[in-house]
Amino acid sequence: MQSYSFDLTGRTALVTGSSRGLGYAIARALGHAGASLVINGTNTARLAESAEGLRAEGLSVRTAAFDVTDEKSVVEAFATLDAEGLKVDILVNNAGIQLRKPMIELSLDEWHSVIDTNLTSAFIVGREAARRMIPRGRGKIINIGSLMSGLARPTIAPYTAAKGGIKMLTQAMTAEWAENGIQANAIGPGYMLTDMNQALTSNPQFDAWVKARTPSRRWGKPEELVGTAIFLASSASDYVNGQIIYVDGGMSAVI
Ligand code: GCO
Repeated sequence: MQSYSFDLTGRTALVTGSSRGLGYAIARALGHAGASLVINGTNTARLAESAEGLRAEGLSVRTAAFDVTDEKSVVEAFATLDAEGLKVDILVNNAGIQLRKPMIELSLDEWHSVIDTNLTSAFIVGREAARRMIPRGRGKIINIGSLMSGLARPTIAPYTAAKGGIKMLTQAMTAEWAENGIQANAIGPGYMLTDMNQALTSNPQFDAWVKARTPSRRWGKPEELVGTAIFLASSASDYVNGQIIYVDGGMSAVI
């Protein structure tokens, strides 16, 4: 007898940084799997436009414009959702930035900016979500890590440190919250065709390196991540906890 389902009907999913890129693709897929969506960003015009596009596909969408690095802004955003009776069942900590520069040229402000956006935000938003999931005895937290959660390359030190931290924060969330019915897992995207990687895909040498280094011999597409997100958001993953699933064409599996 099937005891699991990939159906997210009746669940509400908050996806941070979801007005475009991977976050938008993940939110859209969770919506088509049945979830009601809360999409997030700081650019209210872009957020409204993205919400309209998702609603045009018949999805239930609410926008929540808050800065994931600002604790007060996050606390207020959750209080607003509480007041509207919106319970976040699924949290996807996706918000992130990239900054490519040799470490010896990096300023402390630049370091903090990447760490705050890519790692600390997952703690701040995750903590607010867990404070509400724990009493309900149920919740799904999906942290977006990276191939760089386990591997490094030159010029992206703060991103790499943050994404390595995302892997271990996911395990820390499991250590503290699994007993309360919360499953916290991570997804590690490989080299995907996203706006953030535009500078890389348009660089012939880097493009050739990715294709040679990746067993699948190609860049990934954002829509190739969403099945893993649906799995981790659904009851099909109720006994999966503290894991990172690399969606990277095999790059992390080979030298
Ligand atoms: C880089 C890229 C990577 C990608 C890749 C791994 O500069 O190497 O930005 O870090 O983000 O998708 O997640």
